[in-house]
Amino acid sequence: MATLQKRLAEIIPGLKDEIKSITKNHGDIKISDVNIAQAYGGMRGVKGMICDTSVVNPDTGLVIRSIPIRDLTEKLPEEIFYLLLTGELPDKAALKALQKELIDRSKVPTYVWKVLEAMPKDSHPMTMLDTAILVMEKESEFRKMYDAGMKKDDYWKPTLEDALNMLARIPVVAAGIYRMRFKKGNRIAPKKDLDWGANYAHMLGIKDKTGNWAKLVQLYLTLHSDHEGGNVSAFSCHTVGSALSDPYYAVSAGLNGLAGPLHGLANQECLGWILEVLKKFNGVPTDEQLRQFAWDTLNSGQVIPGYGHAVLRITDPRFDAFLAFGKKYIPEDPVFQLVAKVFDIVPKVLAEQGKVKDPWPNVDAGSGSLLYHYGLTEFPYYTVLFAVSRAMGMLSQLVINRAMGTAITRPKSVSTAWIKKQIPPTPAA
Ligand code: CMX
Repeated sequence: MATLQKRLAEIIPGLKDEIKSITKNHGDIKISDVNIAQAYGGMRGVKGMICDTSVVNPDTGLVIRSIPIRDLTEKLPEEIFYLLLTGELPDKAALKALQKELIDRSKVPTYVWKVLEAMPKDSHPMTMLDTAILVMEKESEFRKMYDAGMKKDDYWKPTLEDALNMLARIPVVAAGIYRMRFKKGNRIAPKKDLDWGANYAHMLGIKDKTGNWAKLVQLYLTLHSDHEGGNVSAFSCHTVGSALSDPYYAVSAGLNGLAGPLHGLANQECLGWILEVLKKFNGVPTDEQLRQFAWDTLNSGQVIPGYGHAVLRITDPRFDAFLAFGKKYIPEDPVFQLVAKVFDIVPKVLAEQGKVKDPWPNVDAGSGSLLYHYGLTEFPYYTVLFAVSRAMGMLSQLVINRAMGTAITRPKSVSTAWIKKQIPPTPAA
């Protein structure tokens, strides 16, 4: 199999022609209706954009290029990146070539560290990561080539260059932020003989003789890689990228969305909630105590982090994968045991309350307990791990969008005054 660049060069011209033909011949076929509740409700369920890297079905969860995520849990994250981009898993040679690219491009410019060191010591790690991505915008090959005058058909090529550079550097930056922000000592350099995920695990500096820490980081990066196009981070990245802002601007926008507590930040909140329970009950509570605690959270007007989803209506298969990892490697850990217990109790409480459409756990419900077990106890950092992984999805979507010639995003908004005019008058009694 050819390298990533060669394979994409083979696939991409056909892609554009196919889309041209679909829109020319079938462009007026209707694919969605929108009602008032959807317009006020975050456009939930409105089919109004294209994402070919992955699909999320309410009853199956994440499917990457037609392979369900549960069949991909043994794959390395960089294999997933290749799959997201090309629709194929790489063979050994293509994987090796990609891994070499990622190592060769991993040198982070010195100015990035200087900027990070100048930031307030209590900055959120997500703000630090986002700042590092944005300050590297001057490296953008897309911007350089656009400014020099580039044909539209070539847009995907420097986008891919930016994607590979960013992906190579993001674990180095993220690990450096961990060590700087939480006073862990000097930065740790990447090793040439380690894969992308194992290198990130190594650079974080968490000691583990079993090798399971690296396995967890690889799994974490694989599971969080992509979740179709309409979630806050992907959609923000898509919209900013659609203005032909380069991938550094676009990914930075996506990261700002990921930093919200209803999206990626939920994983830091989840572990906070679990530890609060352990503290309150001085260990794993009884079922009844846990039930009451969940009700207290709901009654105080807060959400139970890690539960519910805008699209899914089943237990997230990514949660299942983390649960299986915990059962295999750390079944005796009390924090993990509590996560498993919460899974027994909370869906029943949420169903009883009757407000949520999906009472089941999402990806964020279990991952924190596993990270915590291996010694990554600083939970404000957890969303950074999510971001390193989600960079793969955002970047592959950007490359595909530039290849397809995706239009600038511009849906029509309407005012509440206009909405009121659409409502038929109530007939007189
Ligand atoms: N706990 C309490 N209430 C919840 C809830 C939860 N876990 N999930 C949803 N609800 C509430 C909503 O706040 C909403 O209440 P109002 O009608 O008072 O506004 C009601 O149930 C209906 O919401 P929904 O249609 O089921 O869910 P949404 O599509 O609006 O929101 C999500 C989805 C994920 C934001 C929501 O379930 C939530 O806030 N979950 C907790 C935070 C979380 O885990 N986020 C991570 C999601 C995964 C990710 O993107 O990373």
